[in-house]
Amino acid sequence: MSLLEASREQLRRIPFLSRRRLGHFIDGRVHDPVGGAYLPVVDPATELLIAEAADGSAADVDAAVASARATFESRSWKSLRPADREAMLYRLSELVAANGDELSALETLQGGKLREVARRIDVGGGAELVRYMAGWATKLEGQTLDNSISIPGPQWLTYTRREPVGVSAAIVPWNFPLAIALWKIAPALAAGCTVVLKPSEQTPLTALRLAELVMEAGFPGGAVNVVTGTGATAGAALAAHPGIAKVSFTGSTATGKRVGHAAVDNMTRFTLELGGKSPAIVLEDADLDQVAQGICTGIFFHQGQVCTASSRLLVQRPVYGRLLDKLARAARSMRIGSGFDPQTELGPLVSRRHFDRVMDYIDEARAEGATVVTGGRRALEGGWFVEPTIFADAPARAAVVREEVFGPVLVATPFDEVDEAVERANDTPYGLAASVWTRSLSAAHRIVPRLQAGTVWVNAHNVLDNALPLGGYKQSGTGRDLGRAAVEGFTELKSVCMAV
Ligand code: TXE
Repeated sequence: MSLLEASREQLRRIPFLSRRRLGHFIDGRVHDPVGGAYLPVVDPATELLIAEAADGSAADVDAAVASARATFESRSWKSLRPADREAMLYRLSELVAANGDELSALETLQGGKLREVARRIDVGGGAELVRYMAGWATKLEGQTLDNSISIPGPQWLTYTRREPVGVSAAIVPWNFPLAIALWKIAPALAAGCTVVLKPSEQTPLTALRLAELVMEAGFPGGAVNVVTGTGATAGAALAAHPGIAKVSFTGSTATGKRVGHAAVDNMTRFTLELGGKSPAIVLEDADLDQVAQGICTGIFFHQGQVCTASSRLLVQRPVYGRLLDKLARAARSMRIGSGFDPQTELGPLVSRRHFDRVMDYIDEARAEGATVVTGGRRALEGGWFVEPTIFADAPARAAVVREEVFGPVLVATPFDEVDEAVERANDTPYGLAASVWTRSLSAAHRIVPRLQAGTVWVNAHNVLDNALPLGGYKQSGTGRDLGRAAVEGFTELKSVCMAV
């Protein structure tokens, strides 16, 4: 079956897409955009038009924020017990899993993601995350504190409370549209907030379907609203909206800064999970087969469109050549094709624009004197496929070494001493993640505290857990997704001091 036939067949099978023109989801109903405009949603494997989604305006954002606020302030929302929110989130988790076939097909159609990855990570991991966050609804707590107040007279009772921060905005990128939407919605709902979600204009479909599932789980209409549209219009209006108490954003560092600036004007709280250029440091004693496998996944998983991708490989010189040979062999053997084909290991990039961006990095790296170990060309015809690519000998100042490519592109560099590796690893404005590969626990322990990164893996890369906070040092962001930190990020901490 050709790529086009595979996509067309999937398209026919999804009832949600029979509508073709998809409005916003506000206050529990589908709403046509105020301006009447729609944006195309395109399958990056075939360039087939899959659907059209509303091109949201500031007026649409106003309506969504008003709905979230009315719900947040309603008596019925305030009277929900933590156990009620827990139960509804638990039902949502089951609904995400039960609708996994449809959700994963939508992810593959709109983003080119391998269907199996969508099933396992976006749907499977997403459902588990919602279940994990459901548990937090009943476990948030303040503290009773001993105090040293010296004012004579009464006794003093001092304690803290965690309260929901209020109406929250979730601005989500295209690489894990369903999973990252859940990373934000689930802790917000667990904490007692209501939400306006703005998915990427390239991948709005699963967010819209998710909003329906949220209602089916028992949440009221205004608990999760979805406004689709561009970042420049809908996204910017949401980040700057005075009715938003907290914005949780995942995307590029440049856009994250814009979101942060807009938020500060209203003192809106913000969490920013931004770009990365994550180093993998391989010491000479490492198990090279394990490293080759781990780094291949680290950089080529989801075509390298992962914020924590192991895009900079630093290898101790005695094993540099051997490891590059293993990696090149593994990269050349990867099967490139449609995400619907279970044999496929590498799918298309998300869009033509992103494909052009990644190819520009590759061409520039060549022009700057980097050696292509393997790859470096477009693959297949018709969609936005790039060969798994490895560069060696790229000058330290080259853009491919310093900037986030967000594609299947690895740059390898040798080093002699561990100090040199740590210095190079930290020589970047980013600080999202890093990995260390060695058989020596002592060596690993010594390196971990020296790395400026929000997550450090040892003998692994890109391994996430719902309980482990994820976020960046330096320009990779502020605040944390996942774990207790995420749910606490949707709360205010109130101190109470009572004269008894
Ligand atoms: O990201 P943007 P783009 C990086 C990656 C990629 C680059 C560009 O390097 O190549 O970013 O991708 C919304 N106010 N990452 O252009 O612009 C936008 O509509 C408010 C890393 O897609 O950051 C989308 O919903 N919102 C990353 C979201 O922000 C705005 C994942 C992300 O878009 C806005 C994706 C504005 N002014 C890309 N402008 C990661 N950390 O995983 C845009 N948006």
